[in-house]
Amino acid sequence: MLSKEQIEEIREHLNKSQNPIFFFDNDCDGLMAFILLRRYIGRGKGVAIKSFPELDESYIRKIEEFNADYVFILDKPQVSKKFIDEVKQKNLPIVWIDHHDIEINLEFLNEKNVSYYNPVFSKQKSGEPTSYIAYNIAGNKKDLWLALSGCVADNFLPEFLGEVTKQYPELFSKSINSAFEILYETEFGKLIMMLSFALKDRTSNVVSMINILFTANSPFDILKEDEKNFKINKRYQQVSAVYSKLLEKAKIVARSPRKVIFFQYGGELSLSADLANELSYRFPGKVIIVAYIKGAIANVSVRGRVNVREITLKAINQIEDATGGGHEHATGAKLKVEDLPRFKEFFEREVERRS
Ligand SMILES: [Mn+2]
Repeated sequence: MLSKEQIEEIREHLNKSQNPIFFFDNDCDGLMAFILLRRYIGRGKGVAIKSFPELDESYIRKIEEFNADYVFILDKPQVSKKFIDEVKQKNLPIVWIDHHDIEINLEFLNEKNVSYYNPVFSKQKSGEPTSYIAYNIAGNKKDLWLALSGCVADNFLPEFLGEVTKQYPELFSKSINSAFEILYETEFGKLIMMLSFALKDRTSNVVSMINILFTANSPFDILKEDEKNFKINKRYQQVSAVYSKLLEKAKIVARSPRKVIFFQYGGELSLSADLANELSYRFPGKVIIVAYIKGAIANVSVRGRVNVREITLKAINQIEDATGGGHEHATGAKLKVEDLPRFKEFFEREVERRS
């Protein structure tokens, strides 16, 4: 985990900022890191990052639009050099909080305007989610449910779980042994899926969801169906229907005796990370590869108990224009559709060799 001094430093940055902009990774962990920090200082604007793998320079426009005086980057492992350079030219500080295990470009970190925080590089080399770090910065017990949502979405079970189950026993029907057990077996998990699906909605709806989270007092403010959050609920119904169908198809593939399970699909909705997570929970011994195909590009999510990060990095090294990375047991990659078979075969060979 980050040291007390680091946590205090981040607090100071937040307190100094008058009009901060928060760029956060477009998933539940990134979202919650932003929401927790925003609730802590009561000001600032959040922008979900859609560019992959890096936060690219197209987002400079947002800094200008908002006239921000501080730039926070949450849960994003890579940032383009151009983005850093342009922010530097504007004389704005960057506070970058991440938890991905990556080889960071040291050149960035020597920039005077960049403060970089990542528990992977701490003594314990731990990789707590950014929502966990944000909770430690903000420290408001009333917001524990928000922090737990972000942690669970990143497959991390924090030590404060017991406090949340005490606050909302009706949302946890059973004793919990793993993060994904919460996600797939409890009402609290439904809350996380709702937020995850809402993040994939159009921007105006994402903005209204974020506004609800600024002031929500409990999970019930999201789960209950009322006028204020009918869009979140409607979205959940719609995406759930698509998701369930895809999951059923993928499960048929996963039931085969193969060690590496490969599933691809197309359409308008990118659900590869959600599908890969649930398949890894339902089929714990397997390595799961889910590819979302849009045009000539495939966005791939990989999960597995073997070191899938090592294999992912090796694979993309051999494939032209492929990018990606992530955590030891969960990665993402982007590659040309025509290279998918090579990617898949590479995994089959590597998993076979390692078992
Ligand atoms: Mn994360």
